[in-house]
Amino acid sequence: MRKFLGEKQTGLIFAADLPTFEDNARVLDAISEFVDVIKVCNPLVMREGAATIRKLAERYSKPVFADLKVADVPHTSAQIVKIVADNGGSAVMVHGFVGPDGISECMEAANDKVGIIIQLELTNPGGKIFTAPIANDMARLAAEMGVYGTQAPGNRPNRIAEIRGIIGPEPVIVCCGVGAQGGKHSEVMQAGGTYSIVGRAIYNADDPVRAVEAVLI
Ligand code: NUP
Repeated sequence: MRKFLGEKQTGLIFAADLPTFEDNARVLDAISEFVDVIKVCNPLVMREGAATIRKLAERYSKPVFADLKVADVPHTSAQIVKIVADNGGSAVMVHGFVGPDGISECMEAANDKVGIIIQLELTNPGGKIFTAPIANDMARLAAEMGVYGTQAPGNRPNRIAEIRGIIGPEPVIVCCGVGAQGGKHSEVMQAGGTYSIVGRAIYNADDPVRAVEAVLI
């Protein structure tokens, strides 16, 4: 399996969720040396266009993970994956509940240029109601299908450990919910997570560099 997100160093994925490219660049200019991967989500891509993926990748020479939460019928999901690939993205998030046909069409569209990461369990309280009960089944499916990685809730370390047990040592696990949603980077790493995803705890801080250092302790 290719290392779509590169070699792990700090294990930090920065969630570039500020409204514009320039807003995010101001923070990234200060902290990029600590960041392994830059993550973009739907609002930024909708505002700035898919070209913002390549712009970030080139400006910082980092992999960009398109957290677009793909969740449609296979032929539509595949188009989104293709757009990410065509715009220089390194990985894309696909909801596990689309099922095996949806995941396999996304893998075909990715054509080994983009890693498919399967969203399993939402980190918000509501995520416990509908996504948590099916998350382990989706993790099993992800492992069977040989995807590049899965998501896990960084604010529920026991769930990261459980998901790691299901998918085995190879796939990456990206863990959102660190910082503003209560998760801790050290606990994510201990539980078997590969990366912590952190947004607000860094970009809302008065001193983003000190905030990164505090996250990485
Ligand atoms: O379950 C999820 N929870 C979550 O927060 C799946 C995600 N992809 N995210 C994303 O992680 C969310 O969209 C945001 O980009 C980031 C968390 O940001 P913050 O809570 O660190 O500010």
